[in-house]
Amino acid sequence: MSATDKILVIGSSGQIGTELTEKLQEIHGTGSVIASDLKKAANHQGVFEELDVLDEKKLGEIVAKYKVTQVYLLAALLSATSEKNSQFAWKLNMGSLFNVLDLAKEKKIKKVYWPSSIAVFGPSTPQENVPQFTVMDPTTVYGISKLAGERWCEYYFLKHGVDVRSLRYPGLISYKSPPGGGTTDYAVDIFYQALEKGTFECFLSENTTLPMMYMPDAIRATVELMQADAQNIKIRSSYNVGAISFSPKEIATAIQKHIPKFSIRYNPDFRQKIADSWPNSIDDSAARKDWNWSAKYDLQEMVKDMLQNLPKPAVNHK
Ligand code: NAD
Ligand code: AKB
Repeated sequence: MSATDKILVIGSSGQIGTELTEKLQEIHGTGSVIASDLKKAANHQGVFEELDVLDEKKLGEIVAKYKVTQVYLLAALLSATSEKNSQFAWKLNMGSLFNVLDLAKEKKIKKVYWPSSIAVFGPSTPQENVPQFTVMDPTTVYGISKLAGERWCEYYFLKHGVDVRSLRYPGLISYKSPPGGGTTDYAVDIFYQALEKGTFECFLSENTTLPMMYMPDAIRATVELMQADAQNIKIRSSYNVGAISFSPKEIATAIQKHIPKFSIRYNPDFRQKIADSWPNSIDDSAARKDWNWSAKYDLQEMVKDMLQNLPKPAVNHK
């Protein structure tokens, strides 16, 4: 990190972008972070540029105007939305990445952050403690785009020396900004419904265990990866990062400790098949070894923090 770093966040109004932008403003100074998205978030403070990342020309103009040195590319269609619009998902998820990697290849920016996902894994991947290097046979459009993206990131590093870094995020849970169309979104919605209605209908079945992570851990992982010495970044495709694994039943039980009357019922939809193709838990020993990664929040702490921070409804269901 240098004092002259100028950071462009693309997709700054989304679930991760909202919190990552705030953290980057804290680190680099508000004036050094340019937030960009199709639309500005209601509570955004600081510099903002309206940008469709597929508009290569405008992207180049913003990079030149602010002398951008680092890009965090967060714009994408997530797993559930991608299944409904597969052609566009491919166009956005791949086109955005090429637009940014090409700027780095042309030395117009110095560093790129691009997130991958546990969606790169598939039915033949080991279910428990998925190793960093393993079988990857994603069966979703989103997963295919993330796996292809990982291969292109590594290719741009090897072939063109692009300093690109990436994490395979698990499902992320947060209270500041809602999730945007993923299979793990139930694990955020459950909190809103528990507080507002005291009951929740889950679109996944009760024992569907998935890797998850609380947003403060995800933001810290992202910043730590980007601040690590380049020589310590041994993996230029994307790092496994693990934190918590739980099923809908387990998170419901954890919520019931705070809201005893809370009830959950299960009505799996098309997202069940997506979840069934993903593993249960992640081995992140490479990230631990290379840049000292370690998650802090377990399920109980995450649930407590979410319930403390979400706005309280008019009716109390406790
Ligand atoms: P999100 O859907 O909440 O936010 C994405 C943002 O990108 C939105 O604000 C959207 O308006 C913006 N966007 C969409 N199309 C755009 C375009 N053409 N130009 C500019 N902006 C555009 O997603 P998120 O959860 O914040 O995810 C960010 C990244 O992290 C994605 O690559 C996603 O695949 C990855 N990821 C997220 C999770 C998770 O659980 N949230 C897990 C794994 C990986
Ligand atoms: C999704 O469910 O699509 C995302 C992800 C795990 O990539 N949360």
